[in-house]
Amino acid sequence: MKKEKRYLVPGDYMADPAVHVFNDRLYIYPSHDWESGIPENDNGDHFNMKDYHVFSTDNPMTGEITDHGLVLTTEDIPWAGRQLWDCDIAEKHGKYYMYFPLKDQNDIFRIGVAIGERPEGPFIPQPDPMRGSHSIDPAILNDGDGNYYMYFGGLWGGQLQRYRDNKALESATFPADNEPAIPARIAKLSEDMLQFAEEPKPVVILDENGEPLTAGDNKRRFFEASWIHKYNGKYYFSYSTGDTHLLCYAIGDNPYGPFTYQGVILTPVVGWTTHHAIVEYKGKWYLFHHDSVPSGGRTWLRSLKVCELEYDADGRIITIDGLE
Ligand code: FUB
Repeated sequence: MKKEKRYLVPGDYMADPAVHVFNDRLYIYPSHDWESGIPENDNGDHFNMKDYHVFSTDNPMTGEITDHGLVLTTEDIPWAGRQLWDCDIAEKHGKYYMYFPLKDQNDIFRIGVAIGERPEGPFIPQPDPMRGSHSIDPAILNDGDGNYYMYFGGLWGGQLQRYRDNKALESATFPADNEPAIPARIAKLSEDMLQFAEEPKPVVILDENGEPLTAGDNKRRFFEASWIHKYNGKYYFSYSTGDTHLLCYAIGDNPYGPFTYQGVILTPVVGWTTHHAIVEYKGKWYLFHHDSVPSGGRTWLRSLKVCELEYDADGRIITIDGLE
């Protein structure tokens, strides 16, 4: 069956959606792509974003999409170098905490926090990045029991290969193909939501035999774009495989995992990157993602898209065709 899909912001290039329900309304927090003029490379220099907008709606498939305007720019962030990539947000006690990756003035990705009084912002950044933060693509789990967790990390331009066990290496290294893949990281957040409450830990993804996915298994191993949601009491960790352009997922029993690989959520889209959010709203599940169809395949100019997402009776996500 052909899935109905919708471009959400046809007038501008937005990517990397994080999506949450606040006060019964759906809020979308994308990266804001623009023409950087920088040639495409494996370091991602062509993704030179510098600000965020927030969007909201009461019906993602047919409703009006409200643009709440500029809510944070690199000019507001005291430690900014360049590249404001994928963000996420969490609400606690009526305040909204936006987590964003940004290169500092030494071109090292760190993760910053900005605070808003409303889900639509604006967001006021803290003066410094989070202590011990590195790499990109923060995704926040509000576990509903007072605990909040951040998943983060990304390979290649996301710099995760420059670290092992949260310590910087002399130089970036990738494991051999038969060694365990470099995992995403997870850390519980502090009570005030501004720091890690613990050393970030590996998000281990196991294969069907209970073995960690290997670095050479690049159609299944983690690359970037973490997302986490709960379904029927299980934790669904989803992510992009990067150079094989798939959105995949793995299921665990608790926020830390381990997670067991399950399958593909979205087959490759037009464009190099693929990135998503999964959210339930008014009794339906949705997949938000991006592709580069409207820009004619320019991988750095991506457009936000949405469609419904379905599970089978066993809780498996039914694969969606990225080219539909
Ligand atoms: O948008 C820049 C980067 O591309 C994101 O941080 C990655 O997840 C990928 O979508």
